[in-house]
Amino acid sequence: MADAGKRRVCYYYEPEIGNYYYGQGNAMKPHRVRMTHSLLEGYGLLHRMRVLRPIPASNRDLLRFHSDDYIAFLRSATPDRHLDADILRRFNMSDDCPVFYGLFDYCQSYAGASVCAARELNRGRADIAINWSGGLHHAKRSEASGFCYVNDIVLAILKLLEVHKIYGILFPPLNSLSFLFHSSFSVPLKLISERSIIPQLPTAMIGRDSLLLLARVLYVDIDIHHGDGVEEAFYLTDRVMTVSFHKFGDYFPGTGHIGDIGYGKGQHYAINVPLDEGIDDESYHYVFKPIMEKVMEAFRPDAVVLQCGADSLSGDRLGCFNLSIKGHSDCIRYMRSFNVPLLLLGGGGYTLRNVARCWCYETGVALGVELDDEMPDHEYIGYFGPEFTIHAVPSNMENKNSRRSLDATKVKLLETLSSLQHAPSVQFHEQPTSMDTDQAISSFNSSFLDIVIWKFTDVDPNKDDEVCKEWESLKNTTLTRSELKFLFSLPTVATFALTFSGLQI
Ligand code: V1D
Ligand code: CA
Repeated sequence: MADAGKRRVCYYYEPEIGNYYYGQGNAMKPHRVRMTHSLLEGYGLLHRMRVLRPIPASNRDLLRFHSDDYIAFLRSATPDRHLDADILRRFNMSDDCPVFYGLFDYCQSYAGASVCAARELNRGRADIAINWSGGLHHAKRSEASGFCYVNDIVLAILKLLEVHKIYGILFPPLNSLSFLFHSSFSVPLKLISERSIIPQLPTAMIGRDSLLLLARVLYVDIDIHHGDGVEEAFYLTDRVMTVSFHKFGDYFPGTGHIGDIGYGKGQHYAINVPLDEGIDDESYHYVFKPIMEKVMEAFRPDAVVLQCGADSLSGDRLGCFNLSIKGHSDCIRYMRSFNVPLLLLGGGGYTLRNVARCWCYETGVALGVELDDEMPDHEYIGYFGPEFTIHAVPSNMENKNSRRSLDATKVKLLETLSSLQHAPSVQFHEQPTSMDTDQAISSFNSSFLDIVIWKFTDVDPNKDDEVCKEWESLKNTTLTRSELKFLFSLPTVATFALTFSGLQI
């Protein structure tokens, strides 16, 4: 399955990233990203890919997921300004997530890199995009958590979801209808959480002679911790499947039970693989490969986001798994072999020399280049003694994952994935069919649709024309089903895009 063929890789690196400092005693060190970069330079890998400096995430980027008040707080917080204890508590700013100098610039930098990387994949300019400073999977809509402040992964996935495919033309021959939308809330949000839910996003919209398919994105998380922030954000949708492999049981953040599978339309689109300490390469891939093979077959994503947290490596300061760099990077090799646009992100990783080894080696895997074990001289060579090799030997710690428990986990998850494969919505992806407008509209599950028409391409608003005026008047309105029906029944329809509930995707 694994293939070493070449891929076009772009790599985002902000030279300032290594200067951000969470403070004394905090395990998260952005310096590890600079160490990785220096090692990449030593191995000559920077010449084999496009090295790009990220554009910092804008307010608009950040507000696609995060709340106004939380972003305003992050923007204004500095360690030397008095900060109200209640506000700090409200946004979960704590020892794990302190207010440090340059905090907001740091957030903009790592989030901007992930958004830029996703955009580059959307434009088809790269097969693989990399941001080792990203992957901060615990951040919630209005809350920091586990060293994570803004969730660059959710923002990148939202960017990847902007891609859509249109099958057929609704009103030929002059005009085509293209639109993006998501429906308004239909599930009681309190059941899940009040904080970080992105509304349900439908998969397809069917018109008389057309089918519009919206992109599906797969998120895979091999950090030792559960990818809770990303899972929660997409818990209600079938457009994003989240798969997290993690230590479960008396371990941060405490979520990620195998029975947590998504809700509503999102049911079966969240997958949790709970593991115990000491897992080695062989045991890990005993579950990783069959599960991911089935996920790829059942979900058929248009893009894959892989969070490569390096705290699942043997000897990590906070972790308790026993993966070698080879074992960890085989996850990247395996996901790469499917030849689907791939976004590689960092994440946890607290034994700095191993983080740099791992992400450098994995950049080589992305490029299809095997690295010499002997490490080249570079700025931080002193960290890598006495071996000065790219690989590190795993420990002889006990593997608490019995074959029996791994089998039980694997069988349960594969069964769920098989049922997904036979579900109507998935067949629907396979076989575009036609429906009449009535059926299409009644397939919306909300009683009214809060539609904002934000783009016209075929309508000139300055033209003194009845149809144009009609279109202009529709801007920023809330349409009922029957009004939507009317819209669809117009003999000529301009190309336009719709947003629902204010979220443009
Ligand atoms: F080891 C530490 C040293 C100093 C300060 C904190 C820690 C530490 C270890 N483990 N913090 C943790 C976890 N926090 C708690 C807190 C106690 N509770 C009230 C919360 O157990 C946080 C672990 C975060 C892991 C982050 C991550 O690796 O998943 C990550 N991924 O992307 C970026 C980071
Ligand atoms: Ca994980």
